[in-house]
Amino acid sequence: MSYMENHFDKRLDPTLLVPGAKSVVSLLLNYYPEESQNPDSYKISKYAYGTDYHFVIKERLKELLYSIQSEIGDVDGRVFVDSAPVLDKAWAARSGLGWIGKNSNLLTKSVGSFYFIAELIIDLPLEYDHAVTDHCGSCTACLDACPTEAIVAPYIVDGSKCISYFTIELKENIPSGMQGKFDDWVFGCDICQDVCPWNKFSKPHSEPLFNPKPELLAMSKKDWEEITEETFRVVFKDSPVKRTKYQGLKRNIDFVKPNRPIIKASVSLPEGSAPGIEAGTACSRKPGPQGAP
Ligand code: B12
Ligand code: SF4
Ligand code: SF4
Repeated sequence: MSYMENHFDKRLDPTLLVPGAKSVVSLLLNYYPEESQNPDSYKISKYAYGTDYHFVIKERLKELLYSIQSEIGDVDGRVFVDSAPVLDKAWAARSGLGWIGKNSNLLTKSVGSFYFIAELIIDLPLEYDHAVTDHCGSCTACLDACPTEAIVAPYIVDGSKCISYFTIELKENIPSGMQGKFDDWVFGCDICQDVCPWNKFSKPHSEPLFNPKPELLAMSKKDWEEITEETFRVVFKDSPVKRTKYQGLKRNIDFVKPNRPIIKASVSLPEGSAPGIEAGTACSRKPGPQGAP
């Protein structure tokens, strides 16, 4: 994931992104869907059910910046969503929007973690919010459930072991050592969030653009296995799934689909032995050192 090694200075110092920056306004947008996929389906992450969030959020943030400028006057700023030079989770945690959980996602007591994070970096001083406390306690549900052991220690995810990385970012073949571990996930993975007790409090989003196409919800495993490039283009038009491209999605489906050859037994077994929109602000100083909150 070498793309994360770039922009290191900018990640720590927002004034390199917005000269004279005084404040980071962190914002969350809920993407928890009301509907679910067909139970007999390969799975895609809930964040990818609808229109690509980058487009949806960027437009909203630009509107927010314009309204601040028209209310207050000469305010300079830039909007960021999922942009490599900005530490989304660290700023949101510092703004008091939630704490960073043992699964390394930003988490809130009231609405869980199925939220995107975005920022507005502006040269306007504001009254700053403060970090909230960690409520993971002795829970280890996410560590216990991760099928690839990517959560190597509480709060530390080894991205190179994560299903999300393999199914979305990896351009090469998925390592054979991962065979049988993906639990039918073919684009992203929500396991460490689905098992999180705080996500019982997730509420459905109200963004129509995040609603899934009925064709997507109806797809069975067979439909996924037989998907054509044409269907891919229609079902995933403007979707985050386009990131992996048709060939990438096919690779992921081929990797998870049961492919057991039928072996004819040549010996007979003895009888009986058959195998069984909230917002917070933070002062634009660099985030604190790494460590469990
Ligand atoms: C690279 C990346 C990945 C990689 C690696 C993830 C990893 N955990 O290492 C892969 C592809 C695997 C991935 C997967 C996922 N990702 Co991702 N990912 C990113 C991205 C682009 C950069 C994260 C990163 O590595 N930054 C660099 C490191 C150095 O920073 P960091 O992770 O924030 O960690 C620092 C701080 O958190 C700080 N810190 C730690 N604890 C604390 C506490 C306090 C109080 C403070 C102040 C600081 C602090 O120290 C750390 C080191 O400096 C961000 C977007 C962004 N720009 O931040 C999205 C982002 C983290 N991903 C997101 C999502 C949704 C996911 C998935 C759930 C998607 C999916 N369903 O498949 C999974 C979840 C996997 C998991 N359990 O983490 C969301 C998370 C939203 C949330 N509620 O937290 C983000 C923020 C995108 C967004 N804008 O919404 N992701
Ligand atoms: S997203 Fe899936 S593979 Fe990645 S850390 Fe969470 S449970 Fe593990
Ligand atoms: S599953 Fe438990 S340990 Fe993991 S993030 Fe949620 S509360 Fe924290």
